[in-house]
Amino acid sequence: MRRLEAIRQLAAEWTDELIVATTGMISRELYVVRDRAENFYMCGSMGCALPIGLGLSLAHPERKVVVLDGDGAALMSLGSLALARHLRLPNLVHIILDNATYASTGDQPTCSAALNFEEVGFQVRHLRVEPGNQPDTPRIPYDPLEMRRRFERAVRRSA
Ligand SMILES: Cc1ncc(C[n+]2csc(CCOP(=O)(O)OP(=O)(O)O)c2C)c(N)n1
Ligand SMILES: [Mg+2]
Repeated sequence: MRRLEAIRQLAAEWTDELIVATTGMISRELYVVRDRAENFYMCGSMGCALPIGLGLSLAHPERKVVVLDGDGAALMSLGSLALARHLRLPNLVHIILDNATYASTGDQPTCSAALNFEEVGFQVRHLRVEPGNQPDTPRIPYDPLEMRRRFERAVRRSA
């Protein structure tokens, strides 16, 4: 399955979940498929979606939090996977879209086949997707501060 289609199917399931989407085309494809104030797009800092999701889940145990990650970003934040397993936060789900490449930067291979993400992290949904990016996917037009404020309002709104 293409990554865009996987994101489309996942996003169709969400109601009031807070989504933290990883850097790169995953965020951009989520923006195309279903932009909403409850989406936080992690601009630039690969590997930071899960640590942000962990903080959010700790601070807001009443909210469901979904981290939408890539395999490359998950590999970059392996310590956070271990922390997630240690904390076992019931309101956090960690989805990893595994295409075995750093697709956003040109499909350089990752070593995702070397480990079992579900055994390292906590409440991991490991989904295999095809490498490559959807052509002509626009950049997310929001100023990062503006997007963060929109997200913070959404976090407070239904708390
Ligand atoms: C710390 C850091 N290293 C590298 C990059 C460049 N970069 C942005 S997205 C990306 C690839 C992400 O790969 P993955 O998480 O597997 O997602 P995919 O694009 O394959 O869906 C890279 C290397 C970055 N933004 N930040
Ligand atoms: Mg990848």
